[in-house]
Amino acid sequence: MAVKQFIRVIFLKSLTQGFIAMLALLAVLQSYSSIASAANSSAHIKGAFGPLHNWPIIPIAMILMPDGRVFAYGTNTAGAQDAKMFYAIWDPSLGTDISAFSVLPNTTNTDIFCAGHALIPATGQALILGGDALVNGLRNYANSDVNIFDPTIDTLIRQPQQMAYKRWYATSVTLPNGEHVVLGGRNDRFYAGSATKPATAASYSPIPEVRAIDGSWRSLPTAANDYAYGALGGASWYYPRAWVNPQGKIFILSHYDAAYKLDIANTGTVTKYQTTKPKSGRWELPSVMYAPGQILSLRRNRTAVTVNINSNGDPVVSLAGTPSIERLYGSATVLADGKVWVNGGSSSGNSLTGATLTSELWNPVTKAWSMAANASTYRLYHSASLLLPDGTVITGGGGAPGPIKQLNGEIYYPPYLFKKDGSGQLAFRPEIIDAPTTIVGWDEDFSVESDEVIHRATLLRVGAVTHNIDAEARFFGTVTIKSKIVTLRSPANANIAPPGYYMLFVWNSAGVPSVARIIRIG
Ligand SMILES: [Cu+2]
Repeated sequence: MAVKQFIRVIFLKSLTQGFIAMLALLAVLQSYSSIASAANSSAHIKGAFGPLHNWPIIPIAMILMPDGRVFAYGTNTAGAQDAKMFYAIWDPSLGTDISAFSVLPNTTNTDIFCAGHALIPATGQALILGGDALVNGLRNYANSDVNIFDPTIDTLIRQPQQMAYKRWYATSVTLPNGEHVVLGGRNDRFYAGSATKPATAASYSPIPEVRAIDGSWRSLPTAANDYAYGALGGASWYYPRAWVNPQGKIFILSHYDAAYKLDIANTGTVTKYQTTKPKSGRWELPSVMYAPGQILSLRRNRTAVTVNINSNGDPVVSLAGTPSIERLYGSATVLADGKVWVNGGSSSGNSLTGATLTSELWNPVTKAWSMAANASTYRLYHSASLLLPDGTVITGGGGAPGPIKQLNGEIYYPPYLFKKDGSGQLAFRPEIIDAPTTIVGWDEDFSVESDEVIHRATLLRVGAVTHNIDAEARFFGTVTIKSKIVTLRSPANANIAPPGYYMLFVWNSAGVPSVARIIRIG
């Protein structure tokens, strides 16, 4: 199927572009053939990893851009934390050779190490909030800078507006109206002082802020809360786990054992849910929204829970099976079929003791866990996993600091990409011939055409991952449909599906997905 697609591209483009496409085709075929040889009879059940490949930086943060490329940042090209780091752009359609990557210098004067991020729905640009700062020669303070990565010119641009508060390790959530709220992060760090350097006290940024479409900011001082996104509640300032709920408010799942609702109206209101008691968690454990209003969260001691935030009342926590090990610093990724793939991590923290190469799959229907393919290297602190438009997952990074400096990535090929006969061969894929190229509204019909009879369609919001959290990821599935041209109904409203970019997959009778088309909902 990949062949068919790329040949099509070659015919459509100029000779030069055709040559580039031919190289891309060769690269992709090469990586596909190594998958096929590496895969085994269980690949259709457990999936399989492609070969380890080099990355020019450690991808601590990865954002899927609307053009299908990955914008990544984290370290310099030596894999070290650096006040003026580089960022990388990877085009997965060109394969995993180093030539598929561009490395560009960050000239903004902002250290974006461990910033917050999200996509801007109206422009398709990436919004990067805060990050690191060097104070008295010491790292891991914070800044209040705002930067935007513009994929049309591959440039990170410093914005004239600052946030009111400095934020290192903040979370940004895209709102139903296209604005963003930013939560948590460190304001200042503890330092005991020395003969030559003054002491500094730890402080955090418990007042959320909202960024308007025009780039201006307003603070929510009456929503200040140390337990929801500040100093307390199990380091709740550390990348708060937050999503827009179906009522249009912000749901915050504490790292510890509580949950909160933030209403951004006026100067903000935050409420602790009285009956929602998720099991004790940690900031090193991942959570992901795997269905509308449904979150899977890994908690302490090999427990997993689902949190249903669909009702108007308190969200409901339910047990969700038992992961094989505790995966501190592991990642959870919702796949194109709605299952969740969990990989990486260590039972002891950012250490090879207890680190695992295993991965596992969680079934949202049965709530059961099953073992999946084994990676070739460890993914610990500062690693990340991101679903790509071809239905694979890039997992990469780790280090700065860590037991291993991981200037590399691996691609995970989920079970749905393989023939079901146990041959370990990749299945033939349906192709999307036609899909919307203009903005699709909410609760609106749109059609998609495939070269095969479509049995299912799924829609996944493009991800933005870092530090075991992807506040953007969302999954939508359809009921059985059997036609080459089908009419689909877009999600009901902007609370369920915030404006932005979504991967549309169609599935054939063999349960194999197409490469996604990225459509815009807004
Ligand atoms: Cu970090």
